[in-house]
Amino acid sequence: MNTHELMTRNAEEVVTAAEGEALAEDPDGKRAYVGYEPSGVLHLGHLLTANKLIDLQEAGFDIVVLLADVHAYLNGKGTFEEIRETAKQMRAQFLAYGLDETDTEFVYGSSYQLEDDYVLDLHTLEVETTLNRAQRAMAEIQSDETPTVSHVVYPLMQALDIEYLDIDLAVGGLDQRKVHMLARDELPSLGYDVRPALHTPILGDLSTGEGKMSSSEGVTISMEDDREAIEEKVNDAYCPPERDPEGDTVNPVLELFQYHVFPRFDRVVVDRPAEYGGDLEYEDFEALADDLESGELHPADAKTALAEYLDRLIEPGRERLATFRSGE
Ligand code: IYR
Repeated sequence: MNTHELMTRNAEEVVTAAEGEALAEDPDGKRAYVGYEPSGVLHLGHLLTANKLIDLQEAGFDIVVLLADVHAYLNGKGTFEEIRETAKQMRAQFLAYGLDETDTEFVYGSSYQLEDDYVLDLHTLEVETTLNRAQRAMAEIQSDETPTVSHVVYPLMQALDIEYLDIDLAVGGLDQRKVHMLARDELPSLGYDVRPALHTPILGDLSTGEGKMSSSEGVTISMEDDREAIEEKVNDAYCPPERDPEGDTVNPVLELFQYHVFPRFDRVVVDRPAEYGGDLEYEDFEALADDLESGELHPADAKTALAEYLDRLIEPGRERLATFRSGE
């Protein structure tokens, strides 16, 4: 796979595609980042963008993970002390998941977002940006129903992060798209360059295949889950034989194979008793999806394999979490 393919595989879009192509020509020393509001336990939502960071790391980018403590505070996620503590746990879980420690820079938002220059630039952006635009940017990020002033400050800070962390490529789920567009439109008014953004898809809910998988509503798999819990959740997942079911639903089992399993394993083996045809082996997602669609691969066997591979991905982070909880 060439650099551009590695950079864009499983991504929904790069804004702009041409800027992305230019970056892929020479990624060495270029900085790509994702910001996360700290939460003590990583779940599949976090890990989707983490997979992209691992791809980018392999493609030669330097990786920056922003532990967005101030953003979490602005978004009503707890007291500042609580947020700082969970950020530490989050860092350990990311490393256990497979980000390379020597090549990944972890930055706390509060380490630079409270400094004079940043705050003054923030106020300039507040003057330049309409309330309406800032609120629209937050539509898919805001955690509380009622918007507060902090919710309109939030996206302006996220835009500034791109400049202050000296980022060449901003990465995030599609839910971050409007913030990145705001950044593209507004950073030049401060004399800063526009930088490209890469967006990963939002996966469908595990049990219904509708809407989006999230930890706040519905079911996700997190580093808190043991093997048994993972098996249970995957067993209950919606898995029609079709790759693309009718209407707005997706096949979440296939999505998990595509976005979580195949990017991290060279091949997937589905164990099957000899009487049912013996083991199946897949080197790419398409082959597995074709077999599910044709009936060669039974949904129950696909689920057993999915649970097994997700468990392997989660195990190291689960152990780190347990160490934290035992107070080490
Ligand atoms: N808005 C993100 C968190 C976040 C991301 C970036 I990239 C920042 O620079 C700051 C915050 C979220 O929804 O989790």
